[in-house]
Amino acid sequence: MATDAGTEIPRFPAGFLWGVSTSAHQIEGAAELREPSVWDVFTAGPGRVRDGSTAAVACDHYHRYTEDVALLAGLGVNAYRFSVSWPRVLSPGGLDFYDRLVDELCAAGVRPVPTLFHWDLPATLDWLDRDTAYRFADYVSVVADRLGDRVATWITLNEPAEHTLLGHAIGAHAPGRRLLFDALPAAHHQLLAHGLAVRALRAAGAADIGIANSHGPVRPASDDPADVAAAELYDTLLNRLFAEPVLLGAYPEGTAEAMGGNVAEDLKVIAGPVDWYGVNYYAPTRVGAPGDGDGAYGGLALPAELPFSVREIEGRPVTGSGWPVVPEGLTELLTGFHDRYGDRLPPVVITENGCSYEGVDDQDRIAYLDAHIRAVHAARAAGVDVRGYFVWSLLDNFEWSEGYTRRFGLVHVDYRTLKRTPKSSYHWYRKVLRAQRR
Ligand code: GBH
Repeated sequence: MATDAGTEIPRFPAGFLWGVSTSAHQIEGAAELREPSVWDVFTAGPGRVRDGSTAAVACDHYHRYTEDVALLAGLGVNAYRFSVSWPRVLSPGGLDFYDRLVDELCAAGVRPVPTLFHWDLPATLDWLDRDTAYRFADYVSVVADRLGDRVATWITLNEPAEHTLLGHAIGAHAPGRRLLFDALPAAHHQLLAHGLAVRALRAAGAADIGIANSHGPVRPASDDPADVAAAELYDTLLNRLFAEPVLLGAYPEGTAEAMGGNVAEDLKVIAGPVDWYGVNYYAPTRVGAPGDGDGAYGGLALPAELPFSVREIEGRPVTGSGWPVVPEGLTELLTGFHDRYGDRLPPVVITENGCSYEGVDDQDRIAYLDAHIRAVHAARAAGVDVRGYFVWSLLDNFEWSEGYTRRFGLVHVDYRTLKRTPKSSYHWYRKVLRAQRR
């Protein structure tokens, strides 16, 4: 695909948020200057991360944030989604870092869009404890009081679905628990934390609040009723269980008991309205009955005891992570949500979309992003009110249990020298953004 493909991308309205995303644990480093998180504990154990690495240094963004904000300014994004590290805020002076970062972003004319939790829970806390939700709200108040004079747009949580599945149900991520369905109370407590955080943010004067949920269309492996039922269950777990409490104030039928029971009062808190709804999209999932799947979920093995199995989507190119490239899945997801939830669905922002590939001349990434931005445009044309699009990620970074072996950045990071090198996709995205401004 030609590098100037982006100049042909159809127009989005003025005011559309064009951004890139990162998260604290994946880029900051300077781990010795903050309290430990569950990820520090998890990665200290053997065999947890593909390359045996940790995020102790990562991209050293903590010390290089001015250089990174200059990269954002050069790119021409009007928004930057980063996350605030709760363990850093707990340590003396930790909040000063975000204060400086937000000042730097404002000076560069880039809207700061902080996520308040992106998986790096303080090591002393546990999402299985209901009390963690209340502690989260206290921490959110502290952050909002300090940054609220310059930050207008907030994201409560990143992907509670993935944090529950990967971290608490199958043990592939921190905190490394393998509770299968007994993990669901950890999801409920995160959702309660979301609701309490929305209240805390509103009390601090915030009026532009969202959540970033992981979503994707789920396709049955065949029309065999067992496959259809397994796909339906999977759709409930990935999509409905996290969208419906927030948008409708209810869990899908038959799931409330597994979430912990007695959730009626909590659901009122969880449904305190958001101003917009964030969607992280990577790929659809093809799901069938248990037993004869390849058992892989984003390259991770799924326990055979689960009542579904993830199957390969055939006939598609795959990214460097092995995930299929299915851009029309994003249009399908967005129009599907629009049909399902009607006017209960607020404006949508794509809070993450991207892919891992090797190399600095990353034509595959350009093709992926080009096709997905067009898919967002198609959803808008079909009536879905999408207000923004954020590429995951600005920088190559610590890809959780994949360590540094998967590169999602528009900017290459040499982990030996920490030198940043903009890739072809960085130059391409800059052209897309410039064409949108004309
Ligand atoms: C996000 O999680 C995270 O928010 C972010 O921190 C992370 O770095 C980024 O994405 C990239 O991974 O095998 O085709 O079925 C994404 C969670 C889970 C989404 C696995 C894709 C499997 C795709 N991902 N999933 S597939």
